[in-house]
Amino acid sequence: MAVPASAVVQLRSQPNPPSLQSCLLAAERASRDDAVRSLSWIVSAISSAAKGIAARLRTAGLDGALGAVGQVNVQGEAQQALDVIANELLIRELESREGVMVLGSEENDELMLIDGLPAHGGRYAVLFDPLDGSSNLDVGGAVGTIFSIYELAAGEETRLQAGRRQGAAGYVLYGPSTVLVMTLGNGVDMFVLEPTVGNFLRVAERIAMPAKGKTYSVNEANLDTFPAGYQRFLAACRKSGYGSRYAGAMVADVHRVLLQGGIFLYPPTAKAPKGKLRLMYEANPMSMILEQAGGIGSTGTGSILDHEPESLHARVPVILGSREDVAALLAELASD
Ligand code: P6P
Repeated sequence: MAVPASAVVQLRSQPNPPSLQSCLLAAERASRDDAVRSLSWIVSAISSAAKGIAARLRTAGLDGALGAVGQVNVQGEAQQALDVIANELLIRELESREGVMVLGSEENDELMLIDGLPAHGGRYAVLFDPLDGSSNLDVGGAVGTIFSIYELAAGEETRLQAGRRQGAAGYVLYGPSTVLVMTLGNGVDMFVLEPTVGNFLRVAERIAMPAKGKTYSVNEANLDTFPAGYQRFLAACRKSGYGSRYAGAMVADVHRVLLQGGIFLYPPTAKAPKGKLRLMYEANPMSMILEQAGGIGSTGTGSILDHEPESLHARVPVILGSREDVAALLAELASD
């Protein structure tokens, strides 16, 4: 059954689309909550870093910034030169913002404590994957930045919290265009970078993802080592005519699911029995986005957002998708 056109998020150009900055200011004016005021200031910092990252990505093939730096990060992954550049741009933008007390990055072993004690307003932790999918860089594939923002109570600076406590989350997809998707906890908005002026302009607001899709996104090379319930679910998808799409970059794959519906999976595998993707700066922010858009984020045994973090770089199995698709998979897993 074809997915009705109305079921896919319709993006349409509009005259004079509002900029990210004006939308953040409107959110501040609409909210009497100091937290929204500070969160928008932090999202603004991330958008500034994202413009710098996008610019470096555009010329990386020309100025020799591609390739690995010969180091391995805390994940045991070869660090790309642009991983380091993106990480430094984000840290520089964020550490200067009032209220930012803690930074956590995929590229840094430990949390970074910042003495950004606010004169007024809240205290915040920002966790991020600066350049998700960076192994795609040398072959011109899509990559992204993922971010997660928590408001901290005094003394909570070094305590990792479950994703349900996030105040804001989002990602930047560096593809044919540079797209920023974010939520402050009141719906999901999408912005596209207008490169000549350098503004992110809103192209969709309060995104509601389709209840069901027609594609699944998973690394099928690992199929034989997935738990049986995943294998049964994927066989049923193929039988009912689902397509398969896998970019090898979580941001690109989840963005497709947000707009078109369907399901993204990184199940437990023999090589990664707890899953490969990191809870704090990949699974949690993406789950907040999808839940705000009417989707579901699950570890297969519970909501991702309720999963208590064991460590900054803890990994979890990831199921992110449309309500009906995720429910069908969870039913299969429950019968294992
Ligand atoms: P695999 C990129 O390295 C990443 O962290 C995610 O962006 C992506 O979804 C996943 O790993 C890809 O992993 O094992 O399929 O190459």
